[in-house]
Amino acid sequence: PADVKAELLKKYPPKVARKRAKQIMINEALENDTPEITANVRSTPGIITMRGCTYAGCKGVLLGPTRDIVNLVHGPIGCSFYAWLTRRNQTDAGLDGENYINYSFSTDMQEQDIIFGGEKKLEAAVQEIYDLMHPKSIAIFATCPVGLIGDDIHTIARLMKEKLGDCNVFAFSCEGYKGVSQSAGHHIANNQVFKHILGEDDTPVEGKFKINLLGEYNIGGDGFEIDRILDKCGITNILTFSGNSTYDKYATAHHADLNTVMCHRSVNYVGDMMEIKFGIPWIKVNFIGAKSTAKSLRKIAAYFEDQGLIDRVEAVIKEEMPEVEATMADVRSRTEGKTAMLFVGGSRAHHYQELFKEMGMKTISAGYEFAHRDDYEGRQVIPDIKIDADSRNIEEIHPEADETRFNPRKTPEQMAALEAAGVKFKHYDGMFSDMDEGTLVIDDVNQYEAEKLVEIMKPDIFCAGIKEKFSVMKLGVPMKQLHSYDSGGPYAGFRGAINFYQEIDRLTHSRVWAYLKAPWQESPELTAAYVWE
Ligand code: CFM
Ligand code: HCA
Repeated sequence: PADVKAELLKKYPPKVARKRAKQIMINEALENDTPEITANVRSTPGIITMRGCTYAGCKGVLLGPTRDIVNLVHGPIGCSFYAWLTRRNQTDAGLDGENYINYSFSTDMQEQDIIFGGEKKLEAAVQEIYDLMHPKSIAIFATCPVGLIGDDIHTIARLMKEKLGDCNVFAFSCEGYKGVSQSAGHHIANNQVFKHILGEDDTPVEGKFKINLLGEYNIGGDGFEIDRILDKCGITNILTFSGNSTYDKYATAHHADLNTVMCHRSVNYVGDMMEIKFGIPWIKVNFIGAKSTAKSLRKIAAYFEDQGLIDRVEAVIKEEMPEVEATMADVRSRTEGKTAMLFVGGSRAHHYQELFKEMGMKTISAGYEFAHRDDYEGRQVIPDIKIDADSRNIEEIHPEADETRFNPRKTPEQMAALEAAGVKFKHYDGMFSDMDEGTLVIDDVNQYEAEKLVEIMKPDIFCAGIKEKFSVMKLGVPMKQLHSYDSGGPYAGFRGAINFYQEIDRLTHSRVWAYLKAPWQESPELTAAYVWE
């Protein structure tokens, strides 16, 4: 791995090499002393990063999956067009007809709006949407030029909310450049949803064991599979933030007695804020991998301290596992010992290692596009993370206990007892501790490094996004998209695990890669060489 690292850095000018050296780590399994990685810093101009922008993280990722809030993009049309239905977040449109996911709403700013201001146009767009569709809520998203010219989207939102009366209009200052990546957009989205919707509806929610599932986006139907399992266990999932969600689910989420956090990178902010405001504790869960799914269900059951639920969860695991194990054993006879590389946004590069482990495959290199140090090193390092100008740019909300709605779900003694029994609150491990010694962990990997890694280490499968897909396949290595799942999924839960094993088995054993060489690469005599007269 040291040689590979040196090879990756060799091409760079010294200053860039010094910076990248701190983002490329050779994993050392040191007890109680995790190495420090540089993360959540700006990408170097000129390098083809895999990252996206703050607007993408806010509008596309976090708010995109909510079906009955109209997402109105204030900006040039490209920001809407290129974010239109590109993230395979599924929704169950229900019978109320309130599903705006398949539409693209934009103010379509022109040059004159940039010069003279776009506020009037925004106001008119909100009115037009209201007149046409009467949605419960309209969310306004700022794109880069809006921040540059200074349109006051929050005032427009407030005025329009007052004017319309029965439509919650609120806005996000999620200009693309606002942070170093999508991650800033997550934080902005958490803040605004917390301030403008969460916990505003006190209508009681039925259910004995009520939870929210934060940080699950129903890509390829993952959320549907998780809900199937939770349902079977008798657990009521009020809000999935934000897969398959609706306005009302956010509004009633404060009735849950436990917040479970799946993608901690994107929603840990709201988990913390809800604990302070409403008294709901949060725990980390992971429904990627059959064993992780079982473990997460057991953790939820342990939290509720109810024997009936504990037994029910065990019964469900017992019922679901035989089919998973049969497929796992069959596939494993072929995939054992194969290698994988995973470079995905902020949590999948870690979560999916579980599924590969179940198939006997080894993750030899992994990294996040935009995670923070805690995602690599574990949540305990948060107090040591240096705040820089870019992170200071994002509002930090300091909520207080709600006067009427705050209700601590457990006493400090109960929390301590649960901690002692292994139900850790407000905690997640980093990627480092789950990876083998000597593996390469790379933050904000770029196009050049990805190709080099594949050339040198020849993994049996490479997982990343659409921008990486074809360059990797051209190197003759199978590629699986772990953002969109290509056209597949679900991969979460028990049935998802079965899907994933079978798909990776097919991908790593496809014979198509053998046909990838062009005829002249196999038979040099076919090369037409130019000869000077
Ligand atoms: Fe969380 Fe996500 Fe991810 Fe993410 Fe994303 Fe995504 Fe992702 Mo693409 S919220 S951090 S900003 S798990 S869109 S559903 S796949 S990069 S690893
Ligand atoms: C985003 C969305 C994305 C992109 C995926 C990809 C997604 O970051 O804006 O590059 O293939 O999951 O859709 O992460």
